[in-house]
Amino acid sequence: MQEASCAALMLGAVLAVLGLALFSLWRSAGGKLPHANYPRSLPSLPIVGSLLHLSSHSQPHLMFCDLQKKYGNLYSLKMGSFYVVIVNNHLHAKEVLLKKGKVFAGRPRTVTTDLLTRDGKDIAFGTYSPSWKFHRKLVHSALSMFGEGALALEKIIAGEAASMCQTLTDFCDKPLDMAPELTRGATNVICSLCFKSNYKRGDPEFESMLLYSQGIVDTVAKDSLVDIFPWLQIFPNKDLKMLKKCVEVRDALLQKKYLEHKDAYNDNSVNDLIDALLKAKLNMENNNRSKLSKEVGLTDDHILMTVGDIFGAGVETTATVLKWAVAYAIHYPEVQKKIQEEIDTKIGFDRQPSMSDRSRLPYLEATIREVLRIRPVAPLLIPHVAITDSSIGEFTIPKGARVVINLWSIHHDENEWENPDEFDPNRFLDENGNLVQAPSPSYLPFGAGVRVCVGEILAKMEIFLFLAWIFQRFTLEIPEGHTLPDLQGKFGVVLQVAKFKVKVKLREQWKDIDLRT
Ligand code: PLO
Repeated sequence: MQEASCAALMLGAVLAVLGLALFSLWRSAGGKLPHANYPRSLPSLPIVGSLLHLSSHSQPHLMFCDLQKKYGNLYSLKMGSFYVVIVNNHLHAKEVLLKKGKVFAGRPRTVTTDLLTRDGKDIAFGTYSPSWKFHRKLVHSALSMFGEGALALEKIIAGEAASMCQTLTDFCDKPLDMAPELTRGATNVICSLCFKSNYKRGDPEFESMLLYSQGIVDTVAKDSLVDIFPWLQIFPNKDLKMLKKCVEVRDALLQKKYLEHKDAYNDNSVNDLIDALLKAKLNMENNNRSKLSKEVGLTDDHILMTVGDIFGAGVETTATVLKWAVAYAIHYPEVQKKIQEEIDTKIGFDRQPSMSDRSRLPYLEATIREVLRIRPVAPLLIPHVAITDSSIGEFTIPKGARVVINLWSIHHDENEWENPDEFDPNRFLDENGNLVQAPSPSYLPFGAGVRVCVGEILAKMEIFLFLAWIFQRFTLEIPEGHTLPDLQGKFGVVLQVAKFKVKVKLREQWKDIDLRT
C-alpha cells in the first residue's frame, strides 16, 4: 500500500516537472497565458510573422507612428519569430524606461550588433548584466573626470570650433558640403577624450574613419532581414559583407590606439578614457581580483568595444544633430536671424562664445531643443528587452519581448505638441523669451532611466558651442541654383540627413578681422 502511494507521488512529481518544463518551453516560444491582457497585435503568419503587414513603408518610425490609428498607441507585432511591442506614448515610455527601467533594460542580440560589438561586449548594445553595469559606471566616471565638469573640455571644443570656423572662412561663398567639417569637429572632441589625439583636415586616417563609420551606420541595427532571420547569414549578403569589412577597419584602428596606450601607460598620469579603463583593469588584476575581473568582463575585448561605442556615439550622434541644425537654419532664415541677433546683443563681436553664455542665449538653446524634438537622433532609440514577465499600463508583457520606444511618435504627438510637424523654437520659450522647463512631458531626446545616453552633457555642450561659434560669424544659405535640404531623413541606427550644399557667408562685422589671430 505504502509502495503504491510512494509510486503515485513520484509519478505526480515527474508529471509536474514535465508539465512545468513544457509550459516554460511553450512560453518561451511565444505561448500566451489564457487570461492575460496582451497588447493588440497586428496579424501574423508562421515564420514571417507580421512582416507582410509592414512592407508598404520604408521608414519604420513613420510606419509605427501611422499604425497607431488602427491599433492604438501600444500594440504588438511579430518580426519573424520575435514578439515586439511598440510604445508610442510618453506615459508608457516612462513606465518602461524609468519606473520599470531594470525590468526592461535587456537588449536583443542580433547578427549585425553581435558583429559590431563582439557579441554584446559594449554598453549600448550589450544586455543588462553585472558586467554591463560595471562598464557603464566606469565610463560614466571617466567621462565626468575628463569632460563635463572640466574646463579643459570647453577649451577642446572651442579649439575645434575655431578650426571649423577657419575652414568655413576659407570656403566662403562657394557651395560647400559642411557635413565632413561638422563631423571632424565632433570627432576631434571625442578623440581628445578617448585617445588624446586629433585629426587635421584631409588626414587619411580621418577619411577612412568617415568611410567605415558611414558603412556601419548604413548596415547595423536597423532590423534588416538578416537580423530578423539569422539563418539568412548562410547566403551571400552585400550589406553583411560591407559591415564586416567596416568593422575590421574600425577594429584595426581601435587596436592600434589601445596598444599605443598600453605601451605608454603610466599609473600616475591618466589622461584619457583608454587610460582610465586600463587603470581600472590593472588595479583589478594587481589586487588579485582577477576572478572578479573575469566576472565583470574587464577583458581587452570589453575595453575595445566600450571605447568603440563612446567614439562611435560621440561622432555620429553629435554630427547628426549639427547637420540637422544647419539644414533647419537654412530652411528658416528668420530663426537664424534671431539666433544671430541674440548672439550679437549678448556676446557681441569682441569675444568668442563660451559655456557661461548658455543661460544668456535662450533662443539658441530653444532652437537646439526643437531640432532634437523634430528630428530625434535615434527615432526608435535602441530596442529594449523584458528581462522578466512584466506589464506596461494594463497590458501584460511576456519575458523576452522586445520593446521599441517610438520617440518619433512621442515627439510628434498631437495631444502634446501644437502642430508637431512645424519647426518652431518658440514652443520652448515663454512670452518673455525665457526657456520653459518642459513645455510637454512628451520629450525624451536622450532616452531616460538606466539606459539614458551617457554623453548627454557632453553632447549638449558641443552642440551649443559649435552652433554659437558658427552663427556668430556666418550666415548660412542655399547656394544659387541648389534646392533646399531634404528634411525627411533616412532611418538607420541614427536618423541620417541627406547630403546638401551650403553657401557660407561671412557676416559683415567679421570681414575685417583675421580669424587666424
Ligand atoms: C555609429 C557608427 C560607429 O562606427 C559605431 C557606432 C557605435 C555606437 C553607436 C553608433 C555607431 C550609432 C549611434 C548609437 C551609438 C551608441 C548609442 C547611439 C547607437 C553604430 C544611440 C543613438 O543610441
